Amino acid sequence: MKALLLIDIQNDFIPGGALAVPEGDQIIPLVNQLQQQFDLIVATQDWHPAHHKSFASNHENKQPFDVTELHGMEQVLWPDHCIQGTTGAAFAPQLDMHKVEAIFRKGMNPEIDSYSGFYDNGRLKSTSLTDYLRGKQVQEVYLAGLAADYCVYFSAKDALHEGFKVCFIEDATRPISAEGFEQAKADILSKGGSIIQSSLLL
Ligand code: VGL
Ligand code: ZN
Repeated sequence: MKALLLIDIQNDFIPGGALAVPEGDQIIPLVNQLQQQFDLIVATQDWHPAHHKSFASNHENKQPFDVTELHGMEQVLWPDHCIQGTTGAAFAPQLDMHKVEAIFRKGMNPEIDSYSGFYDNGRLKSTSLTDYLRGKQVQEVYLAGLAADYCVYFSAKDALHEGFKVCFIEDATRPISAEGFEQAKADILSKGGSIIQSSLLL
């Protein structure tokens, strides 16, 4: 069984949002089309409390995109985004949610960021996405969503770590940083994942 994971396709990550990914909205028609090729679709949702420590606003003398350390881990400080219950945290209205069977929220613990849909950044706590997918006999995970160099990348790495076959659908994602995405792709390939185009599925 193969599953399509829709990573963080939320208002704050598309143009007009608090942490907009350039052209992030442009993936949505393609993502909707891709859903027709899958019998299992799962979404993740970045879902932060307002006092989350990944926000620059919760540190003194820090600006968005500064890099700092949080509990021994490197942490990019972000603009406030995806605050629980806000419009920014809602799924993009153009995204077709009819076939999405489950939503895995992440980023609730204010002390640690959580890019991946599987674990927080320290792999201290699981979201149980692995158990959910294994329970549905999933062996292959296809990834789409935002941002290519953060949450999609970290989800792909964790999926490989959990033993799934991983296909990163390149044209169904957009990065925050183009250079960051090049490094992310090289890392996924080196760990045994595939980078594919949607045309392979459609
Ligand atoms: C994301 C930065 C902070 C993402 C989430 O969805 O890629 N990036 N929180
Ligand atoms: Zn976040």
